[in-house]
Amino acid sequence: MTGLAARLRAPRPGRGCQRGLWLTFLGPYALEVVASAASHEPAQVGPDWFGIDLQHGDLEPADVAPLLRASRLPVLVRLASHDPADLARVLDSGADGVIVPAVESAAQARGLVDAAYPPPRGHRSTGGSRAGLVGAASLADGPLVLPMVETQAGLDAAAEILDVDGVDGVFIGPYDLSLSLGEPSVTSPAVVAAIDAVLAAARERGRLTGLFAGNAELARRYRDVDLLGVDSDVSALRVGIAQLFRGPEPD
Ligand code: 3PY
Ligand code: MG
Repeated sequence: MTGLAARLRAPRPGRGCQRGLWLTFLGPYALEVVASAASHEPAQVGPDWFGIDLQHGDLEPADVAPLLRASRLPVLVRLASHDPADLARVLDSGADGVIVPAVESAAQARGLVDAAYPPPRGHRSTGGSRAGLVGAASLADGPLVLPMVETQAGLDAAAEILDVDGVDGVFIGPYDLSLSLGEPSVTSPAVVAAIDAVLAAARERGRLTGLFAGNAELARRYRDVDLLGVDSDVSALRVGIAQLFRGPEPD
């Protein structure tokens, strides 16, 4: 399937953000269940993209390709590190792009673009890969490269990170950001102001904005970002279990 990376890049005037489900443990069959649940509901009820989280949770790099095979949606992979070899392997699996934790300088952001693109733009090696076999969208369109801003140093460098050629935008991690700023909550005024400043810097430059919400309040507050990680598979299961078993009291 082609055009998935392009779908995430496309502006959607008046149609709101593209909402993602963060995957930390689900397998391929579960992705098919998600798709079938969405197809039983009115349009727009399911996720627009999946985020596979290799930094936290239970998934390993070897889980990426089977998940991609089962997904009919664009897939972004959140890496565990800045390692260029790991980044290239994930793109070789056929992912549409990468989200990279705690980027804190333009030099680090340039390193990610360098790892994501073959010459002349970068130094990604070419070889037999699933991405080539299935004609992955990211090969045609170029993979999405989304550095995360989630530390004080990242905040200080946000403008220069966004100015790096090949960086598609910024993905904000409110939870690490609040820790880094020494704030008790993701809704503390200092955290909200910091997030707003990064979002404004991205929008000024015509770059994508993304953020992981992880709760309903944040999902509402940041509903205007381009790529909203609404919540995780763990939360989806918790909410579903609570709803199923809330039911009437037994007689
Ligand atoms: C954060 O909030 O720190 C994140 O990385 C969200 O995934
Ligand atoms: Mg984080």
